[in-house]
Amino acid sequence: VEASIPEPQRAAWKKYQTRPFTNTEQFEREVVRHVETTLARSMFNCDETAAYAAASLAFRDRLITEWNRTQQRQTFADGKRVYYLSLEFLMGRALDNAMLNVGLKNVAQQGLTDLGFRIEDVIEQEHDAALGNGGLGRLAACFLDSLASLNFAAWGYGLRYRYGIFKQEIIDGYQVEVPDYWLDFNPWEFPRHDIVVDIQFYGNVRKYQDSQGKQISLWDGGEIVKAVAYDVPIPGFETSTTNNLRLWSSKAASGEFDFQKFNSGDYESSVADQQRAETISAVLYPNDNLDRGKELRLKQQYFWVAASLYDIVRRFKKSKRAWKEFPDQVAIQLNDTHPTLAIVELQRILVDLEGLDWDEAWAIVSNTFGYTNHTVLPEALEKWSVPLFQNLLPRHLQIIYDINLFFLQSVERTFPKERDLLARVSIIEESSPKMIRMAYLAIVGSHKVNGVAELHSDLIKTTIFKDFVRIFGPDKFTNVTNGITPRRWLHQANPRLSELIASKIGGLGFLKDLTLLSELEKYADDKEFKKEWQEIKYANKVRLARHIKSTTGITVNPAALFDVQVKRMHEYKRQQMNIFGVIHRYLTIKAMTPEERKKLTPRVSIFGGKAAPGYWMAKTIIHLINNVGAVVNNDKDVGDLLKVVFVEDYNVSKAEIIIPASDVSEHISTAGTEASGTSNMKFVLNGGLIIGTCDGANIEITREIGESNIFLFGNLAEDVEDLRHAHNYGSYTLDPALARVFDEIKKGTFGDAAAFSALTGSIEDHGDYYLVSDDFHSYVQTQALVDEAYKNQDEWISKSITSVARMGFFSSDRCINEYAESIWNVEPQSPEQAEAGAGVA
Ligand code: Z57
Repeated sequence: VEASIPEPQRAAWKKYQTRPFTNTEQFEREVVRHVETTLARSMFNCDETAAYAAASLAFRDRLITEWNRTQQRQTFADGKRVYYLSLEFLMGRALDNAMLNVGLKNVAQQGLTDLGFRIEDVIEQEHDAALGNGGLGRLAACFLDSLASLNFAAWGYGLRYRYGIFKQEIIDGYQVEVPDYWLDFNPWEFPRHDIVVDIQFYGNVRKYQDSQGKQISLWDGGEIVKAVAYDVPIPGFETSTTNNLRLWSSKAASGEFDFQKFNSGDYESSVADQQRAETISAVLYPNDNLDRGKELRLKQQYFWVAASLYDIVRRFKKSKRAWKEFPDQVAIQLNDTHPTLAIVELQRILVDLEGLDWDEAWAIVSNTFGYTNHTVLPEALEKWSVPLFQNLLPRHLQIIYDINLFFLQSVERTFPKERDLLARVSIIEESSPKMIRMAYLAIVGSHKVNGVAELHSDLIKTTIFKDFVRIFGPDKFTNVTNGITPRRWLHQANPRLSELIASKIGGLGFLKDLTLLSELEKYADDKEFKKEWQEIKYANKVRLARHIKSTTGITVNPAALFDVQVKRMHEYKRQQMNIFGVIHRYLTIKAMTPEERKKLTPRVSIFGGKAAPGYWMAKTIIHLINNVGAVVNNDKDVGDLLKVVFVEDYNVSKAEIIIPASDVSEHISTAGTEASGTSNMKFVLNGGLIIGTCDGANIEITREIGESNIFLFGNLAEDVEDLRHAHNYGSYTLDPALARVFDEIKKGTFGDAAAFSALTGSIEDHGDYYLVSDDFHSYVQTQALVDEAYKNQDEWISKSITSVARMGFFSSDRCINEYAESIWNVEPQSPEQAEAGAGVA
């Protein structure tokens, strides 16, 4: 309040207030100004990097103006805010997105042309913001786009990793990881050196009685690390709402380094202190769907959660409301269990620092949080070792024990004498060492728990969280099927398709209400429209073919069927089944006469995805794909009939090129293992068809687009358990076609057979946990159906158009509205309304 300018001087401020550019002339003026002043360059040394920098700075200025207004408006409105806590935000590039969301890409295009640049080249200068591994991180990014586009007062909270997900290089067919230092020049973040929070680790807990005889716990000693806020503006599409993503960066508490130690000659240890502090936010853990239980990861989680909660509580306190109103003002969504410590930290703040009674505090806490589960894979469910946790966060461990005690007491009251039940649902697993089950803590401390697709939400209720459904009742558990933002995944990635659709259904309104796509359905048999549809797909394939040529040297024919599987490498996603299918196809081609070969559908099998650095089996699959490519792509008998490509370093900006170019994409996880999948939605939205299992969101996609528009195959989730049992306790026989494939691998056709023995062995000798052999026959047969269907281009294009027309449900806008209504209890705040109400217009 002291920093507010007094009324008489405000006229000058208003007179000179920043007015964002709206036309080409103003944009060019801004670009040239930034080149000549901010960047200290001129027209004589302005390369594409500098043009990118200047254009970004021009847009950044715009965003920050709207960001400021949005924050003022939301503060004034004093309504409920949503906080999305996620360890990952896989944002990709920001410039193209900013230009499109504020509706000024045309202006920028003209301006950059006038100044001597091609906008595509300028856009490509930007380094992806890759602060995430895969689906979970990209979902968080789509959610931020929807939250802003729908005018929700919402913040993202995350970590500002110095190194995002590693860059993948393929050398001699092997994955090699290269660090991703992305902060060299990042115009999209604003350091907030005034927003700094002290975060405590280690130390001891002392208990004493205060003058009223109340038990007080004091956590002291240990070490302090500083959390510095960096803000990233998140522009909504065609709205002035610009929300905030706040990322925390760690810094030594004593500033640069400890001067006392430095002056006393202890230079090394003063530098070591500083480095230890900075290590916390240094690097993203590169595991997807895997928990490794490392201490530094726990430090990251507490550091981020404590800084975020301090910020949220501080903002709440400014409103001077009573504590019991906290859940009316604040909704916090936990993106997986990674931020579950927030439950414990808020309880600690309320009880230890604010002096509330335990029960009163717990009612506030459990009404504030919602928990989203993203996986049923046991190896991904987070558990922390009690001794490790005790050492790092002694007070939090006590609070967890108390939460567990009160929870188990209440279970015992409702289910007396069910001793097994108590052991099963205890937040503490009685193993050695004891482990803290973070998902159970998240359930107990939240008012809603949701899965991310129907099948997945049913599975968590009937398997991993079954006991909790009995205890809390079924209403605590719900489904919110994932969605994707059509702004990035249609309009930005596939501008020609977006324009074609707009030209037929009355403009770009579908980008804000995706169900309007249904208007397209009447064009599914329109000859002229189908021709344009096909031309656009072809042009997108030409673009991808160019990318493949320039990055791998492989020539692919854009007229061939492009079959794509791009996602993190994981046995459950079954890229191994795909490459075995490719080998099967290769052997089939080799056995054919030239006449028979002429009838085949030429195919390009495109793979992409990173393996976690320590995941040997996943790396072996990459190696096999590349070795198969080396043989197949150079076999004169095969020619254009089959090509195998591994696209290096799959990331968000590559996805924007690859997804619009697919004819068929593969979503072939073992039924019951892929919680949702979200790239399945992106591919269909771009006119690709799917080959997939009855898993995750594939099931709902099928329901929406119709069974005749998708190629489904394989065993169902309900049969997986019995099949696995049969593998281990019955007699196991390998599918004969798969056996042929394995023989060929073992003959050394694709390089040193020994390199792949663990991979084939996991299937034929070690239980085939992911049911590759069980599903292989059905997979190969269904691929044959794909070949046949592709020959009839007329029908194929109709299927493609019909599918796109029926994808309205899968917008992340629908998804966010469901969270808002059924979990957060918040309503949007339209900027126009708010400004009229507040008289700020
Ligand atoms: C991750 O990317 C997902 C789940 C996890 O537990 C972790 Br850790 C990382 C993915 C699921 O595998 C996808 O099926 C899902 O679509 C995505 O999260 C978003 O919900």
